[in-house]
Amino acid sequence: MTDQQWFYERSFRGSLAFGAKIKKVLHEEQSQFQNIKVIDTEPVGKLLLLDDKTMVADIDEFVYHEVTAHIPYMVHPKVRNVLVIGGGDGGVVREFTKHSDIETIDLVEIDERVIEVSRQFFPECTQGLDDPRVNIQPTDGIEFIKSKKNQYDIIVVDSTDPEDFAEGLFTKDFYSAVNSALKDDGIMINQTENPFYDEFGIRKIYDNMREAFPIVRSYHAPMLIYPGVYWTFGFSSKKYQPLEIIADKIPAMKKLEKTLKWYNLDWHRGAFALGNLHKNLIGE
Ligand code: AG3
Repeated sequence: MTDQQWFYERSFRGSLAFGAKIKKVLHEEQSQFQNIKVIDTEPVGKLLLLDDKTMVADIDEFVYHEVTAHIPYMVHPKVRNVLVIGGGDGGVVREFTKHSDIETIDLVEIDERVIEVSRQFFPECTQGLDDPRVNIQPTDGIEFIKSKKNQYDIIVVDSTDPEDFAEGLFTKDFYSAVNSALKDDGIMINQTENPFYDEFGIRKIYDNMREAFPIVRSYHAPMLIYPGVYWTFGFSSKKYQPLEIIADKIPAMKKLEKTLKWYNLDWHRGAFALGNLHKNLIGE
């Protein structure tokens, strides 16, 4: 929802808002799937909106993208094939391209226009998309995943909220399909919303993940542009625990860390320490 000077994302049945003063509306269109807007704002810089929900902004895009890529990378001993579902802004893919031992990175985004608009307005996010290891598939992630078996080491589900066409990305059936698409020691990462307002029933999401994976943990990171700022992510795994960081990977990460804006090994270790409200709600 925009007025002349302000953008508001209203959530929690219209009772809560994130607001930012608009400097300029840079882009607006209706794609086949959703309304896509890019605005420039005073406090958070450029901001990408899908159906008036905040997705990516200059101020904190690196937090989300670094913690979803480097956490699973550091606990899987041999990451060769990665899949990102959603994430048309390219941010998660960019982080995976920083690891030279990864061989292929598939990006499955249902709305090609999100990729194109991001290329135009968020080149810092999309810079990894031209890496020769990246293969972009403009298709529905739910259909795509059903045809894949035993193929990926890591799958990141970089979705919007569990509503409309993204709802299917939070179901038991989808998580089992992700499980089958992973190799026998694969890891799934997904965004799991804010537990304080708990607009979408986080317990059910985690229970669905638990039906499909033997190891399910949760971690957190600050996302200034999302409702309530405190944001959670799921770590679902067939074999590896999230705090068992691969010792051989530490020297290279210590080097890479210097160029990252959020992730480091201390953050990795701390992100899984949860407050009681968070633990109780997800049933950990
Ligand atoms: N994915 C969106 C996370 C959920 C945002 N929810 C909201 N604003 N109500 C972000 C894509 C980043 N690559």
